[in-house]
Amino acid sequence: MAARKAAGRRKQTIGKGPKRAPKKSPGKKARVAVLMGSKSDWPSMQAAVDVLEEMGVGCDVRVISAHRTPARHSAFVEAAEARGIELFICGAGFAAHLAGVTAALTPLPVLGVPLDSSALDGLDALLATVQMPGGIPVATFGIGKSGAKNAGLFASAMLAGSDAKIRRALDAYRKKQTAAVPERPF
Ligand code: RP5
Repeated sequence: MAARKAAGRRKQTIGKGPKRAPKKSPGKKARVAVLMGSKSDWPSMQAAVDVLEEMGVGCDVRVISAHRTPARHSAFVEAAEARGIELFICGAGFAAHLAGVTAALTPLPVLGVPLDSSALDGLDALLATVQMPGGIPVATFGIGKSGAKNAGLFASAMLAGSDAKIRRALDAYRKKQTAAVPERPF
């Protein structure tokens, strides 16, 4: 009985771990492109995709590296606007150029998420992402998973101005978050 319960519990957690693939959002047109420099960035960048899915925002999720797949990068970014993409979220670690180079290739807004994959725990990626020379802006978020989550929320807020459904979802998210904070710590 106990073994069956444990197996049931294990089954419930399958698909909820950091390697879970995003839902396909069938019929939902991608409005946000979520790019990451490596497959190894997915456990952090999943936080952005989870939020976008919760807000009902369609997204296109890709592994694209400014350093290792430059041709894939420029081809994707240059075709994105015509395909309906309205903004980019880019996560990368080390000498993180993904957000900056994406911003160089498109006038669409680019939200950068520095990731903590290097020996410097993301401080390198933070500086590389945030220190853009004047003229090519990248809106930079905090390091790692919380930065990715906030980038997803920020992207949703940007789209909510002209989309009442997303606005309602954001309001509900805030309400739920507030209700989940206990008044006392014990
Ligand atoms: C960066 O290098 C990626 O964004 C990733 O954070 C980091 C390590 O990549 P892998 O060596 O794990 O592919 O470009």
